[in-house]
Amino acid sequence: MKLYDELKWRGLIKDVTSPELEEKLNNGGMTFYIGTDPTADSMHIGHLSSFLISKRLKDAGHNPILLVGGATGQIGDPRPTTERAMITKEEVAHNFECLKEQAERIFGFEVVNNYDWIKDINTIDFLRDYGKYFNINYMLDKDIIRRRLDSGITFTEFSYMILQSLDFLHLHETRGVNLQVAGSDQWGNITAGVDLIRKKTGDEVYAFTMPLVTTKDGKKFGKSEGNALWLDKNKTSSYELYQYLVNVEDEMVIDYLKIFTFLSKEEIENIEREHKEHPEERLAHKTLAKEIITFIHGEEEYNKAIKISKALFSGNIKELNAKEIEAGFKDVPSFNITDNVSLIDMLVNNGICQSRREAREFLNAGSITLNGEKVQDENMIINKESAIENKFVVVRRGKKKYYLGKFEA
Ligand code: 383
Repeated sequence: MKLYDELKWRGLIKDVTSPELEEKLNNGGMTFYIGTDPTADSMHIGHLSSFLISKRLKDAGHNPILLVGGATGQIGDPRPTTERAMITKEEVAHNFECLKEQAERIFGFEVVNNYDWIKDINTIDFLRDYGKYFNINYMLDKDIIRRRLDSGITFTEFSYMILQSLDFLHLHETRGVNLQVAGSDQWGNITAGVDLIRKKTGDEVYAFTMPLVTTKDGKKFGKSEGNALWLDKNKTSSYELYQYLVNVEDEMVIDYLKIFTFLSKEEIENIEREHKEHPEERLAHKTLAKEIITFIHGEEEYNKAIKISKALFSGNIKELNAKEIEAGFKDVPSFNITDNVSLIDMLVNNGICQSRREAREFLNAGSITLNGEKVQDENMIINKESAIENKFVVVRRGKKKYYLGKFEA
């Protein structure tokens, strides 16, 4: 399949600046860039879908450049709703280093920083060399700006599109970049760049956007209880990522395989067939989790996620080490344990049971386990030696209710 058709089939093309792009993409040999701003110290799954395109284009014979916006990150790309809070320059610099390291590690492509060329442009030159090419009416007509006119927008954020446009121009002139790709929220910024380049150099450059990845009811994909799914495994463990991915909506999972994996059309169609015939096997979901986690964190992390999931499913908590316990039980209620507390006190004082009588009833019925083992002794004392790595006691009440007890270091 030709690249353009493949991107279409995967649902990765929303808008293109020109119908010529189809042939250009199919022919290979373009130099393209995609950018991100260092507004946080990690990318999240929303960035992944867009950045994966860089590998798809590279595999089809185009040359990738990744940009992390050390300059634009200090300005703030206007969101449709409200002005962004300013973040300190130190924070931007720190985030920049984190994102650069992350982008290089995951994608293995060159990362450039727009601070390198924007920092030396002085105000007069900025207004003469770039500002003069931006008609205010043109800027006001951009969707994002229009949506901000009622709530208000500062000159700082209003000017953002000029900076992103001059990046495109700079990379075009110095590196031969003739294509910018991005998510659909970037359409205004990237077309502003295409227009600037045409006006300033007469050259025709190209851009296309990808649709935003959503859930069935149109919500942003990859938010778990309001939090982003981060690509940094210290912020979102591979186990958490695994849990999110194996539980995506059945109706959407095939779309996600197209968007997030490098499996071929044939492979995905086979999985789709299998998924329809034996939905209970969850092959499509498991494949999605495997492909994404292996791509961003490597096979070892994927195996870890599987190991934690299996241990939690079977109740064999003892198979897990302290780090795995922490990852697996991040979201359950947790409490501190004082050494040599009685089991009953621990259950009652931490709200696992409502009263001593109830605690006894649960124990007698065999519904309490500590680190996967059933406990029934009403007089049991809890000490460090019985904890996993002298630290964790996983309490389960009934079939599903988990609590995590921690000995303080
Ligand atoms: C800055 C300077 C450039 C080119 C791009 C930029 C960043 C751009 C932006 N991108 C988003 C971000 O940083 O704000 N102005 O979070 C996101 N991208 C990609 C994709 C996406 C966009 O990094 O749609 C999701 O991930 O384009 O929201 O010269």
